[in-house]
Amino acid sequence: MINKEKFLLKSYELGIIKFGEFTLKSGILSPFYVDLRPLASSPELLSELSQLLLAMLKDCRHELICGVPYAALPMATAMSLASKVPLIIKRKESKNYGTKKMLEGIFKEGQRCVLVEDVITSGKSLLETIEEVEKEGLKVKDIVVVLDRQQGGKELLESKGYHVHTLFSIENVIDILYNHDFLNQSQVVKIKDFLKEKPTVQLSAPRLTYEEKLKLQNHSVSKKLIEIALSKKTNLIASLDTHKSAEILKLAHQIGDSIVAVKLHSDIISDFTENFIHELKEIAAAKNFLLFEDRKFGDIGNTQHMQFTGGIYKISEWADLITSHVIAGEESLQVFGEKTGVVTIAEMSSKGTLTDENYKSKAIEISSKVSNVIGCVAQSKLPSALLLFTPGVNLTESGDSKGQQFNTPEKVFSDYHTDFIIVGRGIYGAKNPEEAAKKYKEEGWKAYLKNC
Ligand code: 6AU
Repeated sequence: MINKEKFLLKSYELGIIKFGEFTLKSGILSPFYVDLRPLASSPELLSELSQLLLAMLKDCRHELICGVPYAALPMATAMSLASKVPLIIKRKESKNYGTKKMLEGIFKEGQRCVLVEDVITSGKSLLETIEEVEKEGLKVKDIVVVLDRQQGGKELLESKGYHVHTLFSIENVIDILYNHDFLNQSQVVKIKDFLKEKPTVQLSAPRLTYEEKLKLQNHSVSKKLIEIALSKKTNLIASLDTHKSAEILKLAHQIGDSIVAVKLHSDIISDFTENFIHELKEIAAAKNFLLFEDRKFGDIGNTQHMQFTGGIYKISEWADLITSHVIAGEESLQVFGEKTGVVTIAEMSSKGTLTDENYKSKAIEISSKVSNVIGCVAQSKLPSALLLFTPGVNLTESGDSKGQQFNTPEKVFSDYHTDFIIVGRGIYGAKNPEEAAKKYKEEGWKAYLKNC
């Protein structure tokens, strides 16, 4: 069998590792970049790699092989062909909590499955895969990894009881390349310094980027919201809780460039008309933001349906998003149909709220099941597929005299991994709302980038 070093040198020629300055998904500036996908284009190297990976597993019992999509799929396939151990395929599609099958292939509950990964960094994608494979009743004990970037992923998985067999660590790779004059002394020092100083990424629960979140979305409204966030570099929703429609229109015009959505409480507008909505929609289209009605429905499905479609406000005709409590159960949410994005109230920002841990976890469970729910209002972390909307955000106040409790954008991004901040008085109550919106936009985006 080929030795590891020879294999690495041949693979290096395919461009699987590059040196220079690369901005990683996490925002970290890295002196090297690894991409093992080109290996799949060399049958010879892929076959050699499968032998090397199988050799690490020679003392382990396993009945199935599963690659983490996509880069490890050809590796897992090659291992399966060489060892005659059956392959199963994990889908990459969003965890849709529905009936969608996540594992394809023939397997029985209780079988031991070895996982194959190309590069381990934080261990996040492996943990997600393990969860899904275990959910199907399979047992995961051993994981084979081609390259450990030495950023804490291996340790994280081992702390959870998994055995991670790595073919190379990045330090091995650097040493081999240096010994064969592919790297000079100063490059080696730079890379080793980087490995020493940096880069243990936040492991406990790394937050997803908007790009990653976008891939998990199935609803057109949640996709649109994230797309706007990315294109305008803002995660700000302005809550324009004022009484006069002319004032709302003026504010929407002033702050439209800084936001992803305007949130209304239609029932506090004293002169609400269809024409007001018409004008607001025009501004929304021109400035590229969505309309969010914070109706907080909280009744049986039949009543909610009438409140949503009828009355003065005819919310269903114009709102891109609405809020709803989940107090009346799953079916009460289905009445909103598929076009409008529903944001459920899982946890409130006010002092003494009854939305305790038990309520919140049940609200999240229901929200994860209903297809028109795109996320929740909450003051803590959510499962990654749901969008988190956090109100109670203010840069200068800590609360009001009516029970509201405020946090800063930095706090809600770092502690809750929020996706969208909702700011009311901080903007419409400011002397200069346009400037205030710009400030919240900047602070929100900065906090997002910092906590990615
Ligand atoms: O920044 P504020 O306090 O002036 O405004 C916050 C906005 C208000 C509240 O009705 C709403 O956010 N809100 C919500 C939402 C959005 O559902 C839930 C909650 O728990 N707290 C809260 O303030 O329009």
